[in-house]
Amino acid sequence: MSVVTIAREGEIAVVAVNNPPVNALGQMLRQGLWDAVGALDADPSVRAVVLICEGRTFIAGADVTEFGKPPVPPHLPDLVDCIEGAAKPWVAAIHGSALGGGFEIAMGCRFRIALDGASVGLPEVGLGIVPGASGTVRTPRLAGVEAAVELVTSGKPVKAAKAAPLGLVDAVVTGDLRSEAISFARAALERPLPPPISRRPVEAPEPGFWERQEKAIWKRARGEIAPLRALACLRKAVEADFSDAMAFERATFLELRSSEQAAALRHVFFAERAAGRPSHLAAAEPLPIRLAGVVGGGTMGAGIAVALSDAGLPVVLVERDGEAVEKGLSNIRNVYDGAVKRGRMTPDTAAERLSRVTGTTDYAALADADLVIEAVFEEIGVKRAVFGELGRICRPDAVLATNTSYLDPRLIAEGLPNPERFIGLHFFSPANVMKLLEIVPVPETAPAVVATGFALGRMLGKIPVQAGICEGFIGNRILKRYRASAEALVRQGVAIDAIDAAMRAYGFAMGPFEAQDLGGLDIAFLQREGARAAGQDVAETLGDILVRVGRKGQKTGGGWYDYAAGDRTPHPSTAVAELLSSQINGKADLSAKEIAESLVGEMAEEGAAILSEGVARQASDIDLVEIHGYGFPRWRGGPMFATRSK
Ligand code: T1G
Ligand code: NAD
Repeated sequence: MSVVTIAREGEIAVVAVNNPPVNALGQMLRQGLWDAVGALDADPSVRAVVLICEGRTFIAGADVTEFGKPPVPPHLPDLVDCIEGAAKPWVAAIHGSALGGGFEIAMGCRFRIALDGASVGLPEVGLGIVPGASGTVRTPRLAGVEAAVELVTSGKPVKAAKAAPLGLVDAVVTGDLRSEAISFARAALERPLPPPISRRPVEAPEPGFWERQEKAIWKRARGEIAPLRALACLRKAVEADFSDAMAFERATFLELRSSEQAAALRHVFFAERAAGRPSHLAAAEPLPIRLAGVVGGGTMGAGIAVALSDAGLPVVLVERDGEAVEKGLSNIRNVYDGAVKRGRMTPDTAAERLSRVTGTTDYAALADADLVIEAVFEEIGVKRAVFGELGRICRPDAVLATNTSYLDPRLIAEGLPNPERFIGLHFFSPANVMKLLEIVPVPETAPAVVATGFALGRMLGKIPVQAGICEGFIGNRILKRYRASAEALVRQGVAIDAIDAAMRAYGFAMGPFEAQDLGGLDIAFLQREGARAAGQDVAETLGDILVRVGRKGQKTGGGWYDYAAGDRTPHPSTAVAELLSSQINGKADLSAKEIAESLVGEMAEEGAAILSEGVARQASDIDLVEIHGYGFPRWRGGPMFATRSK
């Protein structure tokens, strides 16, 4: 099957690309397009060309699977030049996403038209590289420097409706894209053609522009190098001529393509895509989810209800009493009000999504639910009582899930009729924002129910990862090890703020101690106290010492750090130093790099234990948990990838 076919509509040739799943620019496709230019240039009856793609999207970029292999001609920059230099004008007809090399190809065309709802973008920085086929050189010539800097250094695609006023596309159409493109091409032939983008001037930005951008991007990147290198390419595109700028971009692209960060980001790219469709469930058919229920409308229940409603599902929220129902609904309303206030949602959309959620104290309202997620207090008795109700009320084929963080799901499900429908679905706070979803089957859970958990993950736009049963599953177990290891460094005499600074320098938004102060030291303390009360021998932690004197974090004005009233800035605390002085024996002098590598090493060691116990199915799942649930820097690839033997 040829990936490129040519059809004729009179004087217009239609070049159709068909290279599933996303029309990536593998060698065959590059060759097919190259040959098409030659053939159509040689045909005098052709006056213009429409480039269109079959399947779900326009060209989604270079074929990332070819990155590790030696490059084979025709090379993408040459192909873009070839299309731009064609004797007949080409019109790119865009649907789905024109991304990376796909948008560069479109910029080789004389015109770009997009179906309403399509998007264009240069997401290469998300793969640790820069555009490698003129994205940083042609985009400023097409849409101006500011739009180009935003598009390239953020990597975020732009919807057609916004792309048109930016000049990234020439028209936004609805209806049949192919016929719209042919009409557009015919009309264009009646007017003088605009110059090829490579020959268009680029206006220099006002003084100080580059320095301001560099400062902002450096702050945002937190150690990721591609966005800053992309900015350097864009600057070259403005300050040098086209061919010098192209050479600079290409050299940067080739250098970054073989970088550690690019390897890490490719690892995450493919791990994320594999996560949603685990091979061990290929034969299991997910159950339909049309109506969902949530029991408990607190921090997690409200967030889960929002995530379900955002995905279009009607939701029944069950709470203990009328007052708690109102509180639960107002928790949900607050989320939507916040989204409207931040301009992330229109009031109509917010109202519509809120209207999908009904609150009640009556469990009978769950009688026809396909899925019910429990998010009540983290107490075994309370949870078992809830599942006692659900077992009585819900359909025998309804999926019943618990959002427990630490309790053993087997104990929660004990005695539940039809236990094959029970599963752990562990969301992360805020549940409507955090992308991670740990899926925790019990021995009785049916494969179709596990598959339903993964399908729900895809429906909610989450990264679903299957975890086995142990205390804290994958994420909280590694978090426990990470925190204990950080405390061990404190006991060796390493300063609390030095540890946090080291982890921020490594790429985390926050170090372990700052993060605990934000979330509250008492959550883990209560969990340890619960274990001690149950007779387990749990050692006293430094955190426990602080909580016992009322230092629970920002909410009490002090935890590992001191905080001024109304201010979240952490200040090293002499009170803490005194409180913990007897626990510290040593004056370890570690560099930031040594601190970070030691803590990441501890995480990876716990990850290795989790893998060997079968609690995680593959190392990349652990990386996804850490990146999407615990703020591990994506461009490091996760603890398992970052510590892999090279
Ligand atoms: N190369 C190879 N395979 C790709 C691919 C790509 N660019 N994009 C997607 N796939 C595979 C993916 O692994 C999955 O495979 C299947 O397609 C469906 O993907 C010089 C060098 C287009 C928005 O960064 O953002 O161009 O798991 O599940 O949700 O400047 O895919 O089924 O076996 O994601 O509908 C720049 C990456 C490349 C875009 C569709 N392009 N792709 O989303 O499907 S660098 C990108 C996406 C570049 C030039 C440089 C999304 C999508 P499998 P999917 P989707
Ligand atoms: P929360 O205290 O904010 O909310 C719990 C809600 O459950 C309350 O509104 C309460 O009224 C309701 N409730 C209690 N008993 C009930 C009953 N019998 N029927 C109906 N509603 C009842 O707690 P949370 O932080 O939302 O945690 C809920 C669950 O999610 C816990 O198991 C917790 O471990 C887990 N979890 C919490 C987080 C987090 O960061 N907070 C993250 C992941 C998982």
